[in-house]
Amino acid sequence: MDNNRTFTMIKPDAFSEGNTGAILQKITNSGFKIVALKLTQLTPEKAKAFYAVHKDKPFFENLINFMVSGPIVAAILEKKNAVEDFRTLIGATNPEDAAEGTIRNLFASSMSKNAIHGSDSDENAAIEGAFHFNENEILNH
Ligand code: IDP
Ligand code: MG
Repeated sequence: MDNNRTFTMIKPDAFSEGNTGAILQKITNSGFKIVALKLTQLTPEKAKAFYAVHKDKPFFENLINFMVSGPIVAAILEKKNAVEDFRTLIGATNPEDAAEGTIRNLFASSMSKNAIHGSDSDENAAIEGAFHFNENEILNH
């Protein structure tokens, strides 16, 4: 995956509150093309593997319990400068700090229930995309 792709998950809070459609619309209206999309639910094993970088943080157990608490929507998105532009679109981790109009500003309720994930580097975008999707589930064009 080059710098034209990023990976996202609409988290259980946003899905259960019925915000999936509005969030996907905001993403596509912002110039991102969906090249893979899946409604799924993480197992504790998958959630722990996905967030392994945070395993020693005090919020790790809370994060895992939250991420397995309901369905998520995983997607691979394509746009020039995808990783950086998508982080701008979702806003800061803490919704209180998220800029006006960002997805976390609009749909997140707390630091843990913050509506959406966005990869933080091209390398992690590739790893995270491959974690959730097989090659034959990703549009190639
Ligand atoms: P990011 O999602 O903005 O990249 P990270 O620092 O990578 O933020 O943290 C991953 C996720 O862990 C966050 O999206 C959030 O759900 C949760 N998290 C991070 N820091 C805290 C915290 O201090 N308290 C509770 N949850 C946190
Ligand atoms: Mg992160």
